[in-house]
Amino acid sequence: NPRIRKNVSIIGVPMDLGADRRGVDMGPSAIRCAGLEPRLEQLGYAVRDEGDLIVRRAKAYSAVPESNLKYLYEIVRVNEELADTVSDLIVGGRFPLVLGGDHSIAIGTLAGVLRHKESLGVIWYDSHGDVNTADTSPSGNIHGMALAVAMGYGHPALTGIGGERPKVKPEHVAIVGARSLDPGERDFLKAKGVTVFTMHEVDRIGISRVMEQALEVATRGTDGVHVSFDLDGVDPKDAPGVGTPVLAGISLRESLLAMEIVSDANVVTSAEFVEVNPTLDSQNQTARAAVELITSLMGEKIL
Ligand code: B3U
Ligand code: MN
Ligand code: MN
Repeated sequence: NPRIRKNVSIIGVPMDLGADRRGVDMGPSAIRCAGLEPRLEQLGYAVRDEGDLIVRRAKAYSAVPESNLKYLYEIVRVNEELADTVSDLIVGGRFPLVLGGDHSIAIGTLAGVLRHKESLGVIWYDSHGDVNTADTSPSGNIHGMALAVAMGYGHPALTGIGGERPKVKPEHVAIVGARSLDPGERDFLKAKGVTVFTMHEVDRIGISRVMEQALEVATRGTDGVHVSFDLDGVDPKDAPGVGTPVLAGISLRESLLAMEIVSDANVVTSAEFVEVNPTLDSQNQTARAAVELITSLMGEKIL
């Protein structure tokens, strides 16, 4: 897999402030416990675990005056650090594999990658759209805003993370697995022309054609593809350990095929796997699913 670098770095981000719910901060630990590092080594990668970033616990509701953005400043601080970390790893010739934590950390990962890319395609695998802004969010939870921020929409403290750099362009984004969109998100996605493969398309044309078309969107006119994988995109029967399970999702089998198809395209520059909440899981099933999805993305073959 020529685009995926031989040297992989694991970065844990035990962030839960963007979900405003405890437990998802244990995601990086659970995915490590499920055997991620040895599995990647078996694939021939030189793996370095960079450890976890430090996320300060919430002391009080720290919304910004005149807005409903929960824990904005600590989320900004951690994502700035994540952007620097990811950027430095890319300079060092390493593939950044980020483990969440809630999906707000995609803001930092993407900001770091975009210091090195003029235009980056994004495959956003999620039951949600994550394109709320402070005005449309029903919750004030920043994990539901991460993709909008990556495209340059949202509070300036969030869109400014990572400094001057290109933004993700709506025409280079493919959302896969959507089945829970807020009214404001529907309007946003239509207005910006983001490609969305909802469960309707997954069921109608199948996951393999969805992924082929998603790759077309994410590779046309770009110099690489970032995979942002929210485990709640997978059906709760296969991935119960997530904060906001949404029924009738993509099976683990289909999701593994999806990652294999993306792997075969040889375009991936970076990835993150987020929203694993071990306190809601059974027998670490969701973290184990994450490890299988990661190794499929990184080129594991059955035969
Ligand atoms: N769209 C809702 C719910 C949500 C988004 N992402 C997750 N939940 N995990 C919101 O709060 O923005
Ligand atoms: Mn998400
Ligand atoms: Mn989600």
